[in-house]
Amino acid sequence: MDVPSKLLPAVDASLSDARDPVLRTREIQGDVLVGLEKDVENFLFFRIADVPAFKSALRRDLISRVTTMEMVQLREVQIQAAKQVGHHERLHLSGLNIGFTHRGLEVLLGKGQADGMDPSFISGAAAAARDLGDPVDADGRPRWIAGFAHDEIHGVLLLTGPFGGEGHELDVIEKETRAILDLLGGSVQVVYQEIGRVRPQRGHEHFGFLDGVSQPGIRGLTARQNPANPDQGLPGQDLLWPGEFVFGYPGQSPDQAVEAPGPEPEMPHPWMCDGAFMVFRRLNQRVPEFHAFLETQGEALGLDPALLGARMVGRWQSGAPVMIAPLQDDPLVGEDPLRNNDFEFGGDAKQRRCPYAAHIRKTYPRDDLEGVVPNGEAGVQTHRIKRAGIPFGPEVQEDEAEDRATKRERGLMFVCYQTSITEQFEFVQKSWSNNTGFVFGKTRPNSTDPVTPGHDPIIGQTTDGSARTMDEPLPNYPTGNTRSTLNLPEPFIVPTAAGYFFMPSILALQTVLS
Ligand code: N7H
Repeated sequence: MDVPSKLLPAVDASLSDARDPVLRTREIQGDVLVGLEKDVENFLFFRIADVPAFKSALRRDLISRVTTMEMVQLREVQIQAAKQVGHHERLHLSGLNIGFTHRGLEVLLGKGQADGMDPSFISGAAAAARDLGDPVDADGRPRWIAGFAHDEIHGVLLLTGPFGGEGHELDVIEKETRAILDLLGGSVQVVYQEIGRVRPQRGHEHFGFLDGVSQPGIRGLTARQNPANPDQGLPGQDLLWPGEFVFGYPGQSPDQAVEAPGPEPEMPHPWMCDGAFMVFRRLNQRVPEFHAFLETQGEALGLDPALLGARMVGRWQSGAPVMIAPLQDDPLVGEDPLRNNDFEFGGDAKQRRCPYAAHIRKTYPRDDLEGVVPNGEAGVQTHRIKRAGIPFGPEVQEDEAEDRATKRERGLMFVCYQTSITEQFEFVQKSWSNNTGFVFGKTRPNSTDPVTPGHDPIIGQTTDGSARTMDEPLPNYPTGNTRSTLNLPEPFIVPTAAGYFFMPSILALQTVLS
């Protein structure tokens, strides 16, 4: 997300912490912790057809083109400097990152040489589909684009740009893709490729909500901008140990305070150092159906459709959190990084401001488990993800809006980084978003009856075809006591492809992998 720089205070150097680890920014790929600058992004999924030829092309031509975290950070400085002297055009900043599936690693390293890694990574995305609630056939195969459903993929190339100027990004990215494929010669077969692109409403995903607002802060990377709390980046953004997202650094500890360094995540192979797991999910969004639902259900419940949408997500389309703006949007809060993330959920014990099942409360419950389980917030911080997705597909066309029906595929190329797919992405999807009982330990006003919050109405899925519901779409803010249930007869998001990748360090690419 572009943060309006006028809204950010100068960073106070006295807020640094001597314990912060020094990140090896020349080793870590650029998309992992910071994120490649993206107006467009081509996701190129490939199979390695000729191993020696692939390795030699990788060594000779590709590794030097991989965009590191250091390069992304330098570019950010460049962008700020250009803005300060009045250049507001998009700079040409093409990016390249590369990752491998477990099968891909075995092709490069030899059978058994990538054993002991995260079990979900080893078994792959297709094997997890049924458990995550993705639509599957009778034989358990996900109903995805063929190459993904049949686990044919060995690796992914992420090609990104702004390419300077507007309007010709697609031509340039196609040209850059051809150039990379030329370098790889016949050593790979493309299984699938697709270009994601920011929407004309910049920063907003297809349902219309501002995305990329809340990301975990990372010690050693994120500047401390909250004088009131030296363990936060922006106000409300807790700083986490980088081992949650990249191997070779301390991570979080579920048993100690959030601020305390935990153990480094287990790394069965030294070449995993400075690498990270990437989860890719191609999620179709049924946009006209989503908006039609907000209107009809809003009317049925006597709720403004925008408020119903905000209660389902936990934020208004502007990005303003319902915890801060419970009844009416506040776009000034939405666009202000000093305020749009500065909240917790614990004080909202009766979901008057934000439903327990709202997308952002399910996927990052903040302090919601304090007092419910021992060390509740520290535990939550061991299940965070660093998101880096981009929308795909065209804007909703007139015929679709008129008929309130999707006729062209669109959605989100969801990407997130972590050091445990099992404990981070899959945990969030399965144990939180899909789990009707989560967040647990809550009661209703004037009652000790436990609440079943229901599904995350955005991404929650069922594994048995049962109906989805969300508790309390009606805000009882400030003091009401009306019971309501939102029935969610059809999904608004349909997974159509997925893959689990390992994004190695530059050193691993230069040595064992090539
Ligand atoms: Fe979600 N949406 O537009 O409704 N997401 N998400 N997400 N999401 C977030 O804080 C959305 C998906 C998370 O730190 C916002 O950036 C859509 C998956 C997490 O407070 C919005 C799709 C998973 C957060 C959306 C989708 C997550 C988050 C608020 C699919 C993981 C941060 C803006 C098409 C399993 C929570 C923001 C926090 C925020 C939407 C997918 C997780 C608007 C449309 C698959 C951790």
